[in-house]
Amino acid sequence: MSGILGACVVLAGAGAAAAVVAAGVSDPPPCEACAGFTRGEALRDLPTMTSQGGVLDVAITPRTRTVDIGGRSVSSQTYATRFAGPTLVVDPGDDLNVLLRNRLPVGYLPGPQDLNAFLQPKGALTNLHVHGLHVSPESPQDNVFLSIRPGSNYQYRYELPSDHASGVFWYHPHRHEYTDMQTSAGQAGTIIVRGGLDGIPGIGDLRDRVMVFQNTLVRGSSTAASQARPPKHRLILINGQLQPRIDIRPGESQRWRLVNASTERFLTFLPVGGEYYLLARDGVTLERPQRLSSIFLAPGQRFEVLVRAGSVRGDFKVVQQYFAQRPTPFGIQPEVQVATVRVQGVAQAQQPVPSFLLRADDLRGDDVPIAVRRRVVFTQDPSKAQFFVNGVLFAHGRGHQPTPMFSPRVNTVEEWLLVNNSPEWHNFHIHINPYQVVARDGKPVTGQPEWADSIATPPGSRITIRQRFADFTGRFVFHCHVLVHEDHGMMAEVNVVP
Ligand SMILES: [Cu+2]
Repeated sequence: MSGILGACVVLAGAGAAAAVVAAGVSDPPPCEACAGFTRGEALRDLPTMTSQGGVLDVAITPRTRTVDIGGRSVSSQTYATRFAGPTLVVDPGDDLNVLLRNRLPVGYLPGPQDLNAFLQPKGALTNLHVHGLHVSPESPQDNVFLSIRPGSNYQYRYELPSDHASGVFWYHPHRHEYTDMQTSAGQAGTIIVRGGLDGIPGIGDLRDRVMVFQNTLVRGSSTAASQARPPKHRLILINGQLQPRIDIRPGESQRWRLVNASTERFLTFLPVGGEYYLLARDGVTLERPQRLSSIFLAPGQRFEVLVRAGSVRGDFKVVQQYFAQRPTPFGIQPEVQVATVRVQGVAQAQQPVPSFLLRADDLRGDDVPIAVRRRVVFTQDPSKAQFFVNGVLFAHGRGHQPTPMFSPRVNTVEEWLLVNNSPEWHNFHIHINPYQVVARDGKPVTGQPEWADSIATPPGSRITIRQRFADFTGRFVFHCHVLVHEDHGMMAEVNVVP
């Protein structure tokens, strides 16, 4: 890693702005994929839809639209007129009703594990997953085994428990074999469950910004599946914008909700323009804010971050760091600027960062009974684009019915060892319940509990998690959230039984 530390450029007309060029700072290489696009516009907030009287009714229609990507009109299969979908805001105990209207083109129907599937036009079968929400996995809630055909509708009715965690979640398609295509076309949006941090002075009153990171590939006047070309050809967008500018005043604190809705990016940034404190990970609030020396978001992850700007005015580049997803040229994600933090305007007195947030559950105690211990081993055969869980390829459709790999009992705690026996980074996401990371490579995690629902599993790693299969019986899945891996088999079913 070559240590790009957010080069600072002095603003013309920024008054007394000091020239700050830290030693060793250099610019990232020019973004080849960005040529011909407008960059650097102020970050726009996404539209929000908020529940009224305990209910939020929305209709989501994936179809071909012309959207603006960096000043260019591009044809893609999105949920809305912006590349990212609207932000849905609900409270614990609410009913979230989503009418999904599949108006995607019929397109190409790939066969199971078809190598060419991701090179073909997008469309056809879809469904919806509410990533991270603690709701029933059965219809009409978070059942990802459904296939909603082109031209047909499906009415989801999610019932959030009254004690549902507050935080950041998201929605995206989850029909096996189509997920990567549809998500890289823009089908993703944020869900915010209110409460929790909102009531804490020094956080709830801050400027609150949702930033949805997505990746896509633009070929001519339309998007293509991001896997069709190597990472350096793909764009990293925030709220559908290319390298947007995020304004903050010297000394000001803001609350940023970072959503990694990309299909495959392990986002890795250095904090620039101030101090960054982690408040929540994957919809679970930390007990105490944690100062970040770097930001690392696996695909599917969400961070809530308190950003406290420094006193130095200027433009600070947010740079996606070099990342080797796998040891081949196709796996290299080069350094690229993804945003600018502009510190400008009237200085504010810095506010203290709260010292305590919310009490977190902790499954590390000796008094926590572990019902079952299991192993989950990720392997792959890149020559066939096949990705396995415990040696098994997930298959769904065309006569293949998934069968449960594991059948935990409801409301019990299990310990799983996640083993990555492959040369490539994967990550581990499970539906319905978050989990606690209790050890990495046999070393216990100390300090405050580390909860997540989509953590990275580096090549060769062994990560121990504990999870409670709380409240809901039924069938759902766990999988790698590098979506092309999931679509090519790296997924398995669990069936929670009474
Ligand atoms: Cu993977």
